[in-house]
Amino acid sequence: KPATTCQSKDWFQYQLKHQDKTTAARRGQFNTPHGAVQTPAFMPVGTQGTVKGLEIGMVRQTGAEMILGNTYHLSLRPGDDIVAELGGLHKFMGWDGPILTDSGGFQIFSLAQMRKITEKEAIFQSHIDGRKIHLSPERSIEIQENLGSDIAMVLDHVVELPNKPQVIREAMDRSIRWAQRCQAAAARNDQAQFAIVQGGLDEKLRVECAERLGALNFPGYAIGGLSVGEPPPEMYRILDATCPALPADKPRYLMGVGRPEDLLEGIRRGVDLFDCVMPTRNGRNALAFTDEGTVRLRNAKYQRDPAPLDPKSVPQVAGLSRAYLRHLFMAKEMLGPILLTLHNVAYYQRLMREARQVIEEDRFEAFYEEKMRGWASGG
Ligand code: PRF
Repeated sequence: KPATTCQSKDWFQYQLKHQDKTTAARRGQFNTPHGAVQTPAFMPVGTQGTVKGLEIGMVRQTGAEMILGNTYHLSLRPGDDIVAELGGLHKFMGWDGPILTDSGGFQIFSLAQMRKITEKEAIFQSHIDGRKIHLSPERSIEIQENLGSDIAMVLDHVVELPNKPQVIREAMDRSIRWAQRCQAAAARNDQAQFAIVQGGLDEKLRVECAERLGALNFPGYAIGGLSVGEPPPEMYRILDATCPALPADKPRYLMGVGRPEDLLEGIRRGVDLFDCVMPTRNGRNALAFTDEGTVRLRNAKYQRDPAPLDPKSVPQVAGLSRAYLRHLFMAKEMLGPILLTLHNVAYYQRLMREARQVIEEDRFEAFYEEKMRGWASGG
């Protein structure tokens, strides 16, 4: 098994460096065997052992400190045993920084066919070849150990929203029992493990879940089951209730979120960590993020536009016209998706760097207002 370099989990050590004076925004840091992570932080998504469209030097260039990998995808293909045989996910993909792996809980919900959840495990059909797969909390941890990630997520039970209160409550209770099984399964390994708060859009359930998981003393806590189609204000309402119920001395990770505005809404409520496919997926689809809002580069209005997409972009993009970037997409050239993915991931990382800076200076509120105004201006 690919071993990380420490023999206990003491290396994690979340440090709250500064609390913003007017919002709940936090500036912090935690450590991993592959380096420290400054928070608030955004993790680009590397589901299949690649941040889609970017070679690893570009990922590093964006300033990303930690990336996300997926239990579900990598266990189906190429197989966690093969990744382990080749030295673990870091070596396999050539990334020597921190990696967090998701547990598979969300992918069972969003990708798997014919799924059945029992107390023991989730049983489902692979979306790749229809094979029947059993994923228990213990197996999810075994897969994440084989991948050799620095931080593992517990296996959770995610349900569709809206849903019956009883279904949401049962999935939440099961998620807590599964979190305890994951914790027990990892008692002797050297991975830090984050628990996941569930409970739908019910504030009472969310607080109960946060407190019960909080008592189990995990190194970090995630908020799951959000950004699954509910209106953004509903998500913010749940964050308002959940963040204060979580331990203040542990990092908080909002899973699968989101747009730049969602990141700032999360940070101002005390979230420290995010991941989302948005910068990579939108980049591949010719949608760019800028301080003036999103730019759809396929739009005919850019056909003869000599202006740069964003003068503050990475060197590979800053000197290029919108007309050229549009041309790449219209001609279906692979450089278009590559450059726009690079731009978007770098844009998200710059946003996080700026957020960290302004929190240290107690200026988060003004920064938030300014960014929101810019994004709403629509270029
Ligand atoms: N659980 C897990 N992974 C996730 C989520 C979740 O609820 C979400 C929800 N937005 C994204 N990724 N395990």
